[in-house]
Amino acid sequence: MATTHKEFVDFFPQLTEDILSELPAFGASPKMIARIKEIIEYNVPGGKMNRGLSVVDTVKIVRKESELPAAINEKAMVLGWAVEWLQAFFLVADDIMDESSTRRGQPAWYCKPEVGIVAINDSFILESCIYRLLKKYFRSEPYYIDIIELLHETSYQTELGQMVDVLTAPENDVNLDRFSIEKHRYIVEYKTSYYSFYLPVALALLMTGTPAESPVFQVAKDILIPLGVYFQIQDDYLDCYGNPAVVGKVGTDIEDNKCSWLVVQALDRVTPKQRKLLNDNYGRKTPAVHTQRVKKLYKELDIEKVYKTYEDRAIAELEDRIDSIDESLVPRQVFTAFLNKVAKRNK
Ligand code: DMA
Ligand code: MG
Ligand code: MG
Ligand code: MG
Repeated sequence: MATTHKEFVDFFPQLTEDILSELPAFGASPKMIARIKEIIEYNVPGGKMNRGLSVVDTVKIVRKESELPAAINEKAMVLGWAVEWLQAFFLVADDIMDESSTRRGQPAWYCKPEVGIVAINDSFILESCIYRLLKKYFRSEPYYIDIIELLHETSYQTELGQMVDVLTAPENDVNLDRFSIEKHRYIVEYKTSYYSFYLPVALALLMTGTPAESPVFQVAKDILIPLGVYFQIQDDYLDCYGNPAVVGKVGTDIEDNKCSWLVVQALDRVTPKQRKLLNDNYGRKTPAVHTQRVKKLYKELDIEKVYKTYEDRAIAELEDRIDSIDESLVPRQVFTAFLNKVAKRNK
């Protein structure tokens, strides 16, 4: 049932070519075109592609077809890549804001010597590509405006989440009182759940003819938002405990003073003395001994175990929620397929 990774990846050059071939009409020189090619090829492919592949998988499940008619398959892949393009746009900007040096096993785009701060504008270009592609492939569809509105709304939600994420983590201003489970929940729901989980399924539903006002969208949201929260808690966990060679990025949450799930859990369990240690060492970029002390405290508090317990409960709760779905509205498999892709991941 799962779309072959290969078919999806093989379709990507066609979309890149779609973007490049219309650039002369925008007055672009060969140098500009070559640069935009590099922006796209460096940043869009190379991830796990769970989000993009989920669009195609959901279309198959909803249509109850293990193989889609060619024209439908192509449209589903365009929407899948639109989600991957949106992700690239957010990640290029996220790495600048988080001062992260690696992404998907290579230097973050802004860290390349020939790039630097123009990466901000490059992220905008990646965003614009989405709407060029949608115009080309969906302009005459009755649901065109619905997918455009969905992408705009989802981008806004992600930007709100990113705003709170960054503002809750000011440099050189550690204040542990700023962190709470409620604050964490807002950040992860907005910065991650909507674009990573709700968006792929909602696009697939619109593409398969679900009217924008259908109650199915709320049913999907009620599962996919908590699923995305679990996914971002995994991301917070892997930031500290993941193997960078496997995850493809080196964690920066402790140094960056982030309202990570790990620090929120630690705060729930510290003695006043441990809280002081956390206060004196969290959110310090250098020297590295500060971060090491925070990690040692996490060990004392056995935060890894706290995470494992949370993870088992989160999966069980999501399975219960999925079981309670009315299958006459939407097949449960839409959600089990997505849950299976992320449960207990290590990258
Ligand atoms: C990422 O949050 C959210 C978006 C919208 C890119 P993050 O900074 O924890 O992500 P990562 O760990 O991949 O840098
Ligand atoms: Mg980041
Ligand atoms: Mg971030
Ligand atoms: Mg992270």
